[in-house]
Amino acid sequence: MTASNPLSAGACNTANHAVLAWVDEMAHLCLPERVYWCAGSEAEKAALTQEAVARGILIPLNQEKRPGCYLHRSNPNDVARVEQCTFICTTNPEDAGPTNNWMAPREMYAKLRELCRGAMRGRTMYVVPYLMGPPGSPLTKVGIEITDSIYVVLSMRIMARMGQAAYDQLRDSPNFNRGLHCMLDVHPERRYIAHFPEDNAIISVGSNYGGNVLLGKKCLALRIGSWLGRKEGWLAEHMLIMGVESPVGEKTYVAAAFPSSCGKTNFAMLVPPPAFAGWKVWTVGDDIAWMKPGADGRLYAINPEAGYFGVAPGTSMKSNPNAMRSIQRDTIFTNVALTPDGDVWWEGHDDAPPKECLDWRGQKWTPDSKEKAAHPNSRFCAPAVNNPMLAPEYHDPQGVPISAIIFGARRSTTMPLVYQAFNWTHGVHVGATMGSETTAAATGAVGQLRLDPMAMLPFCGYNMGEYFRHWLRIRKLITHPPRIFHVNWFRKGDDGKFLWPGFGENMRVLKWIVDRCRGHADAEETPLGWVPGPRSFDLSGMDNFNADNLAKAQSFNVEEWRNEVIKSDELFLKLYADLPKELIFQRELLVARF
Ligand code: OXD
Ligand code: MN
Repeated sequence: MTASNPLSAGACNTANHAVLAWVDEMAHLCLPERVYWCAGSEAEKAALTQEAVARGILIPLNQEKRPGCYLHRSNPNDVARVEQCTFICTTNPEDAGPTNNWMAPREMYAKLRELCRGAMRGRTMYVVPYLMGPPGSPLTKVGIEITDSIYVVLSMRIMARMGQAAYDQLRDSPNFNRGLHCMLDVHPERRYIAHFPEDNAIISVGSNYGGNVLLGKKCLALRIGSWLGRKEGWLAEHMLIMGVESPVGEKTYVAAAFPSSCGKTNFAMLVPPPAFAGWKVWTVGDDIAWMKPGADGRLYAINPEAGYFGVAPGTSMKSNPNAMRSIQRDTIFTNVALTPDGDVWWEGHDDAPPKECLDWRGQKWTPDSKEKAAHPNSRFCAPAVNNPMLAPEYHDPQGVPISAIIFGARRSTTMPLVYQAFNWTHGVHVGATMGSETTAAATGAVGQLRLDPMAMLPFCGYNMGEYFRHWLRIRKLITHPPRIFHVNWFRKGDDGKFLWPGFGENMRVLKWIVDRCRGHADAEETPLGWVPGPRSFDLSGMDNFNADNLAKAQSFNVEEWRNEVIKSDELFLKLYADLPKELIFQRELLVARF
């Protein structure tokens, strides 16, 4: 857009022709009252926040208790990701594969252009330039999101490196992700989250929920990212990244994939229990890892994000003290409860339920109310730099060398606490056959077992069979492959109680994993893989948990595993045409081992 264009009211801060032309085209399509070019400054944040408050989009919290914190209430029909409205639009349907919704790009563009035509009349179109990744990293990508939601602008400012840095990295290249977001009337019937990987473009309409509209996150960093990763030789994964520091200062970096709302943020911010004095866990990222083979033959990871979009319910000083510290300031809360003193509350908070408060819809709530005070998928959106244990390497453009990859699921049965794959190919099979019980992060039933390969079922931007092949190919590009593990914190006994205490105690599992990577821990061979030997799993200082409890949490039940294989066959049959033969052989080997 040129400065003389009558649609443009904000100061344009780039001379990049491709950016100007695309913004101009979108402005002529959406017909906003004005175009605001975001610069990312503090003054701009203050002005936009003030406007959001004046329009009732943000509610200021108690600024003494929580400086810079605000509450947003979403439309009650718009509280989670909507997988049924999420599309991968490739010329050839096989490129999207059988696990994605597909529509031809031409058809989807036509449909969405119609919906977006004049959709910003009387509204402001914000142009949000952002970087996914540290400036100067070979993995970092530039995105520009056009949105008519001030809540999205303020949230993107937290979740990505927003502002001039993006134009500086882009210079005069046309190579950036084009993301258009129109709220429309926030109606489920007009809700589409459409990805056009062949054009590096995204159009999201009809929603204002984070996972659907903060386009740098799930849309660019995972769906488009995985497509680009296959093309360019790297991996875009739904993984946290942590640095585990031993008492002698040795750091080991671990990446871990868990489905949404299964404890990635808690694990990424783990505080070791007292028996692990001297150990530290540093957070590099809590949701997304981009990993690329390095010149030294190791796999290097960056966190492309700049903030945490975490699930609020269940977050407490007991479950995640570093998250509680991270949300003390400059945080946007969505759909949590508002207490009379202007603070936030949710189920599982340290504070007892307030005698009275406003629930996530803004209605009066008391402990006798039948409904939950906070929506089960209510969120906090907090800057990564608020985390007292943010790893200094988070800023490093080279990323961190990964020694272990963990696949984790929410499983009340079958899956032991921890086991190690025999090798990379076996590990790919372990990840590919991962199943987990569904959570409130996406709309639909909660608690249903579904296959979620590598926690990427909702996020893989191409054919899942090809994705597995890409994982196998990556092995050939690394000479020091990370060891691969599977964990499950959620197994229950016959009494319905969890068999493992979880939270900080997960440090014990982590230490075994780190020790295995460094050749310091023994293991026993089982049909599933390697499990901790009797001397190598540290139970010291645990209350009411001994070797017998561990044996229960680790037990292998052949009947349950038969069902597990039958369940994973469903996915393998669906993907059969594109399934790498290595995975079929791994299935055979597993069955033979029982
Ligand atoms: C998320 C999700 O918000 O996975 O991270 O849904
Ligand atoms: Mn996630």
